[in-house]
Amino acid sequence: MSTCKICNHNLESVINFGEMPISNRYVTDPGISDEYTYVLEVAFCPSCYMVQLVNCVEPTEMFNDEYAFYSSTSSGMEKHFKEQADEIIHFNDDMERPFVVELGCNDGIMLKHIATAGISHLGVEPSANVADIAITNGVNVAKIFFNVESADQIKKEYGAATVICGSNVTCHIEDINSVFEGVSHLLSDDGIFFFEDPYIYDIVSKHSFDQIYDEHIYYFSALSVKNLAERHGLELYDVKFHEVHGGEARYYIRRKSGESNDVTVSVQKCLDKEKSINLHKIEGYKEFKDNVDKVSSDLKQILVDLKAQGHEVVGYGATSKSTTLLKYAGVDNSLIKFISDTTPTKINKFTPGTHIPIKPYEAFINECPEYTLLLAWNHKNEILEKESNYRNNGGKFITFFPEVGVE
Ligand code: DWN
Repeated sequence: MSTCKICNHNLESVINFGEMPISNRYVTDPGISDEYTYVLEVAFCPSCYMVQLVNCVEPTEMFNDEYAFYSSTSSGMEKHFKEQADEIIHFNDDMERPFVVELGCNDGIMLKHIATAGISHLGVEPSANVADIAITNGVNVAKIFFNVESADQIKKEYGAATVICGSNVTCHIEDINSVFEGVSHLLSDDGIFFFEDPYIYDIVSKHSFDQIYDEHIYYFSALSVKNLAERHGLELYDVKFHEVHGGEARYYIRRKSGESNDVTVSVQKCLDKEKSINLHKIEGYKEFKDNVDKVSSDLKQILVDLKAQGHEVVGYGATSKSTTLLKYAGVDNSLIKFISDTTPTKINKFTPGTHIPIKPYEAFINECPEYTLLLAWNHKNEILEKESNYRNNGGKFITFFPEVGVE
């Protein structure tokens, strides 16, 4: 029986996806025989409500100097992080000694604006290749993992932080108790900690199971974050929702003041919304598996049918997410000719597990395929706008959440 990484209570299994490769480890040889795999299983803790992976891959296997994902590959994300930076700058207006710490700053997509504003800051980024880009962007970076020990080091060197934040990083850290303990230690008395990650409410409602992969260890809700914060003398006081990355929630946390257990109106609204679909009980996750299986089999079927009719299909965006989608649905290089991607480090490699060739964007333009599987579905608006000529000329995108369709 597996136990919760936060409170040690017995977990209840939600889905076991079977053997999976590391989502961001693109292979150079499609004939590779010793690809690293682990069992991807997601489970629910009925005590603290956290949805989590049962088995975790060693962090250094995932985050190292060959990390393949660069945040600054989408104009939508550039805009999102500029707005986030503006919010941080505004929050610091009244602070005597503003100091911003970002966990997992990647290539500096957000912190570069804080640096430009002349605010003291530190990006904590263990993946050296992306950290180096952030440094080139004028960002102050420590190439380390964030935990209670590094938080202590940062406080000794820079003082307390008025803002600690992390986007798409908190859910990546297995020892999350250590992160919250570190935050509690590093945060100034009037400071805030906020983080944003894929929202389990969206994942369950949209059936977007591709969010489940090695890097995403936790699938947060206000229910689980409230609990987690309270374990560390902190309180959740606000939640905001963003459409980026397929639907994310941003959780705002501060030091708990006084003994009262009252919750703010916005947090209560969010808890009620989550309880309305039973995310506080295993029952809330029962239909999820059936919905995931339906999307997977429908996706494979449409691709098999298109192939039988003589059509070629390519993919758009070699996302980390698609590693789970393609592998679980059984979609490989016999059904997808190639995937186009704009990230130089992925080009001319092959997708983990399914070994579909990754080609530069120009290959998509030159081949002008009849059908394109929109793997980077979370950037749909940006991509459909960019590819309006393709669609006007008869090109069709295959989408799959909440159900498989062609548009
Ligand atoms: O949490 C995480 C999220 C935030 O980012 C990480 N664990 C890893 C990563 O996940 P992902 O790889 O699923 O993220 P994206 O943003 O969905 O990846 C998009 C991919 O598509 C990139 O490889 C870039 C590519 N792309 C493209 O080729 N053309 C993206 C756009 C917008 C495009 O127009």
